[in-house]
Amino acid sequence: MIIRDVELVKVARTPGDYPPSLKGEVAFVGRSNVGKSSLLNALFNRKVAFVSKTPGKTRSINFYLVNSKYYFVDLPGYGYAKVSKKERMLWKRLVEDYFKNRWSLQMVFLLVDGRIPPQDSDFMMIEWMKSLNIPFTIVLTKMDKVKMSERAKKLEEHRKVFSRYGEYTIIPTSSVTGEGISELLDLISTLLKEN
Ligand SMILES: Nc1nc2c(ncn2[C@@H]2O[C@H](COP(=O)(O)OP(=O)(O)O)[C@@H](O)[C@H]2O)c(=O)[nH]1
Ligand SMILES: [Mg+2]
Repeated sequence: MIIRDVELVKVARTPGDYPPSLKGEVAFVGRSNVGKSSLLNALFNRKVAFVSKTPGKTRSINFYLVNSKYYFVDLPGYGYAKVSKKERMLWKRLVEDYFKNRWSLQMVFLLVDGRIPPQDSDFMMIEWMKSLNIPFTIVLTKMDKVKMSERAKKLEEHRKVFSRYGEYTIIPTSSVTGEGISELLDLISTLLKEN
């Protein structure tokens, strides 16, 4: 898939406030600071998503219109400790509505930090998506930070942990080296049936 143009067309802060569905849609979710904005920028090959040093408080669903045809959707991050109960509730309400009502959603890419074992919040996310029948693919981020000597072991550990939930594709990526970016785009392309 060649991304010719990208435009942030909608920032949804309340449930249901989405743009009309298009031909295809994929979404990205993960713990805050997992590298979601960086990955989106790597996929888009330009800086459209905001990358932060400190975990942000993005409480919106951002719709990126790609090639005037598809949506790449940036879901708000989870799992950041310094977030109030009320904020968590708002996050859940927003994402839940999107998962339950967005019929055009084809795949969620669940971003997990490739350097460390998955966290409880990641497992909760997986269980939640499974219970809602949301198809998802696991994307390991920040793989450039994993030593070559530990790489195979780390990948095997992740594969083992996630196999408890079913057979899922796991794609190791790095926004720094560009690892996995073209594979991810190919997969998205297949999903969206674009050649
Ligand atoms: N080494 C490395 N750092 C990364 C990578 N992706 C993101 N980061 C860093 O991780 C931090 C959070 O990134 P960001 O994309 O804002 O994460 P988000 O909160 O999930 O959107 C920033 O300091 C990034 O520079 C990566 O692939 N490799
Ligand atoms: Mg971000």
